[in-house]
Amino acid sequence: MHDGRTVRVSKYLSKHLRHEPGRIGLRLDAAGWVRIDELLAAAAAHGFPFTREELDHVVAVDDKQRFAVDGERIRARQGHSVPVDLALPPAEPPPYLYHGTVARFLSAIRAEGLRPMNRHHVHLSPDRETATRVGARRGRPVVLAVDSGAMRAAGHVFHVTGNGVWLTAAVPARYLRFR
Ligand code: HQG
Repeated sequence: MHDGRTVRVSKYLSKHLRHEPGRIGLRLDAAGWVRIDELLAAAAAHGFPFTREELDHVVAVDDKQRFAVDGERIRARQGHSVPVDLALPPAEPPPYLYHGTVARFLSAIRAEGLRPMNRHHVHLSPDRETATRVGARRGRPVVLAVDSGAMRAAGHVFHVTGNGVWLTAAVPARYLRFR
């Protein structure tokens, strides 16, 4: 399977497992899972056929391990805009986490902190390098440090996904370091 095809299948999975399952007639369960045979049939019926072997390959090599397969079912590990309850337990964050963004959002972020926007959570990275890559999706990256230790002490709840992305409901501006 060549890289272009892998990326196309991965993007297709992200779109339908996180954002628009209904577009191909799929229904995710409460925790975001869908049967793999139903997904393959729905994709084929909507003009994007791929095989179970291709799906397994994409899940295995995905650069961010975006998908989890459990027997005959699959879900996205995070990043949903449709309502799902990932049932992730609360986790103890490291003292600092990082958020990659771009300059044009900074005045709003200074005023209102980090908000989840279209997703369920604010996504935070464990290191500056990862946050830099996240910010670079939108332009020249700006990395903010988050005082996650102080947030935790103040009662904010964090979760960590199986692929190392940290999630929290929102980050008030006072916990952000802009330089
Ligand atoms: C910004 C990708 C204005 C925030 C990545 C970001 C990540 C605000 C954008 C994952 C704001 C939301 C998530 C505020 C936050 N005012 N702008 N108050 N608060 N923002 O895509 O963190 O490839 O929802 O800085 O690698 O960029 O999809 O979040 O720029 O892990 O697996 O609003 O998505 O992973 O954008 O990215 P997003 P994100 P995947």
